[in-house]
Amino acid sequence: MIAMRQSPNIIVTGTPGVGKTTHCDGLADKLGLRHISVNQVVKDKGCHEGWDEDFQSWIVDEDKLLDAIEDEVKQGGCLIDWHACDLFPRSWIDLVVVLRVDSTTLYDRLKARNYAEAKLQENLDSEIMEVLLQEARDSYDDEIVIELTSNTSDEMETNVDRIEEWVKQWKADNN
Ligand code: DAT
Repeated sequence: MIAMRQSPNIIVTGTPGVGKTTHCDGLADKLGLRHISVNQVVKDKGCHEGWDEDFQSWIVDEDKLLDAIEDEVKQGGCLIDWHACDLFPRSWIDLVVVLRVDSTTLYDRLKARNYAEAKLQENLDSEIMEVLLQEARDSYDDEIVIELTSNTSDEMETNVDRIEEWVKQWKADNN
């Protein structure tokens, strides 16, 4: 299906700490795409039903969130940065990048963020059990889901280059 946008929409997903924000910043700079930090939108536009103390995160109102980003996403050229991906309509999305990281590296990154032990463990389990990769594969066509490792800055550079090539190809195919 030919999308009506001139630039692709890319979900960058993965367990907290894998490097979504870092990748999106790099990609936004390099490719002129717009970084939509869903966390920020949820907070700024009040797309939630309050704060969950146990999970230390917002209880997201998905309908409000989708309404809040719909106009922007439909223009194309968005990097959607979020630790979930199954809520976005398939017609909005051209590529789903699932970032992965080794447990020891993730542990260090989350520890550096002062995550409480329970939340840290929950996120480590989620990474080990490939929860986000599975969610992406369940929610989108296999051809548009790619898994990339994000342990080192070298890997990050390679990932950004690879996504840049993909975006060029997408534009050549769709414009
Ligand atoms: P996320 O947005 O997925 O929660 P982040 O981009 O904030 O993750 O990254 C968490 C921390 O890890 C941050 O200090 C940057 C670092 N980091 C992320 N990806 C990395 C990589 N590929 N190589 C080295 N450090 C990385």
